[in-house]
Amino acid sequence: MATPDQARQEVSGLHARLAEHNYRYYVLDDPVVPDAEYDRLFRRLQELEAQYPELKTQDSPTARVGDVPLSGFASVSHEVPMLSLANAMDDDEARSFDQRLMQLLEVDQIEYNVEPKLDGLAISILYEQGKLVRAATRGDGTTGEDVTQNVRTIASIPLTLRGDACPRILEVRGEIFMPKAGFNALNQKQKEKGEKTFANPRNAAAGSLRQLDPRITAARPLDMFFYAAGRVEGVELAATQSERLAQLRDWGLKTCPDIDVAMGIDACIAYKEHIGQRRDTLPYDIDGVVYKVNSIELQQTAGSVSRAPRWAIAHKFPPQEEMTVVNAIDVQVGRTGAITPVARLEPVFVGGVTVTNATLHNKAEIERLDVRVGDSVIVRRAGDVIPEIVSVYKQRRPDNAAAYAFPTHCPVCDSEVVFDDGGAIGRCSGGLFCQAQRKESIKHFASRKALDIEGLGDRLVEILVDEGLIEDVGDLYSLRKEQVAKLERMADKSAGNLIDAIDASRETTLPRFLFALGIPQVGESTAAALAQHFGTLDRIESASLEDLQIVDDIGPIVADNIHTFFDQAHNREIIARLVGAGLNWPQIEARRDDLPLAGKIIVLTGTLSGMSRSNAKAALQERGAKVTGSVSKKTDYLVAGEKPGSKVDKAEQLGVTVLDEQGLQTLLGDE
Ligand code: 5U1
Repeated sequence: MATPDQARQEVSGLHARLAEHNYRYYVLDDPVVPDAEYDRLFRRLQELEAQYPELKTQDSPTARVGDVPLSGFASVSHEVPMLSLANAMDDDEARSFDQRLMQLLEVDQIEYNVEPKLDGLAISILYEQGKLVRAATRGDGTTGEDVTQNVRTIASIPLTLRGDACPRILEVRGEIFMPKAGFNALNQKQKEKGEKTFANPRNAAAGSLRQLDPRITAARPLDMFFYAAGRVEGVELAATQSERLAQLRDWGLKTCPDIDVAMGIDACIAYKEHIGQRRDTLPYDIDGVVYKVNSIELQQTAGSVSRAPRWAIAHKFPPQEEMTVVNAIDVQVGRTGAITPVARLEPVFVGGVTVTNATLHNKAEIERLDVRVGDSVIVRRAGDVIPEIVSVYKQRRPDNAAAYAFPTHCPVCDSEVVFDDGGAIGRCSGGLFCQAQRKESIKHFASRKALDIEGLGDRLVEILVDEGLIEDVGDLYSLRKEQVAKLERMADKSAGNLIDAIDASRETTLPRFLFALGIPQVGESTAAALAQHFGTLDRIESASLEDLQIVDDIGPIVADNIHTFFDQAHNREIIARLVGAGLNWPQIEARRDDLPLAGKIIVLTGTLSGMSRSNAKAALQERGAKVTGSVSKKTDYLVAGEKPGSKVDKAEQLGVTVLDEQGLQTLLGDE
């Protein structure tokens, strides 16, 4: 336990830090620490104030929440203060809350109204004679900011209440939030415009609502769920929270569809688990659930303590964002040479697991964040998504932290790093010369959808390459059992099994083999299309860029990747070794050269009156023709229907025969 002097000092430090965080969170909408860090500081202050009540001052952050409103918005006093909720960080704390309440209320079971806790902004809206007259943020609970103009722009908030039985005065509270889909679309748009993106839906909602120009708010996808009434005149409110929510709905106010009623704390915890499982698929962001005593009479008996009702609690999920320190920034080289920077982190428990690495995606992302070794950062891990850094807490940056210099040479093979046009993505130019790319390409070659070599997992590939037993996929088929058996954690039997699995993979299919080669952007379906179109590996290897583009779904970029791959001597050499080692596949059914339109390349354009374009395409293909999307020198015929567009001009320039519908029928042999 801290001595009184230590406690005094610590309390004063906590006041300053919490005041700063409150200002950033409530006033600037630009928090620099995750909620979990804020909650920890807040709880520590509460703990010290409980130990030393003389240290609890009127201006303590525990006595009020929030801070002064921005000068741009008028102040609004809440006649009925806007309360905040106490938190339960785990099931035990939730059970203690229930125990305390049962004692206080002298009952042996409590019925709760249970609600998702939205991660948005608390708002109070005043309706007079059924008309929306004012909307205010929560602010410090007694004084908020007037955001009426902006709130009026949110489509789901009624400007007039429904029905004849609505109250003369209704002050109603709830949460404004940005649905996840709207948030993703907004961030995408912001990126495209080169403007600042938002770290999460809550920040986006806050930033959108606190705009001095309501037209900006109007363009943002905001929504609101209502959950409580403040001041009410001219109507009797129902006797339970759940019935009150039904009343709000009757007046046209939107409530969360996932609210329920639970009898006793076990049912509340079961509800929390259930909502927790659905969390990733809910259309809105939540950070926990709220349990509220359902009976209003019991709520009144329980009453409130300074800032929170005794009859409600927020049962929080483990935080998805946490603060930690970047110990190093490394780069990983992928199969196609893409260089991905990775932040090595001081281990931190977030989203239910200990996280030690976070992806930094690419060079552009490092520059956007300006993340440096030594920085304190907010790391986010939501669901099964790879952890990522959301923002950097620059105030804590060590003086000597240098800007990160993206490597100009591959850290594995020292080949030059080349960048895409925008300079965002760096790629090692070493190809299969690069050991990292070789390892990744072997892992890919052995993977399930490629040659499916059982037992040849990622770790074993690393060992085989590190031990110098293989350099590339071509070496796999000359591996011997005795060599493998000598490796760490390999017994005679497992070595034998591996060699058998490698042997078995010699019998494959052409699509699998093509996919296994790891040609950039050639996935399973492109590999299958290539095999089907050309029939043999030889034909694919010698296909021109134009030949390749005839294949369905292969455009100029993928065609270029395929062409370049087969153009490189070391790739051809590896393929020759694989074939020499006995890799084989069944013959693909030969092209039907006897069909009337075999080998003909035809383009369709404009509207056909006699049949749909897809029927025409199918009919031509049945007769052996290739139907492609664009006119080139290789095109044999352009079939032009009504309103054909520019393809006719191009065909004429290139000397390609243009046919009308009559000509098509003749081609099909139907006339
Ligand atoms: N779902 C929900 N969130 N939330 C936040 N209900 C709820 N109730 C609150 C707050 C601050 O306050 C009540 C005490 C009205």
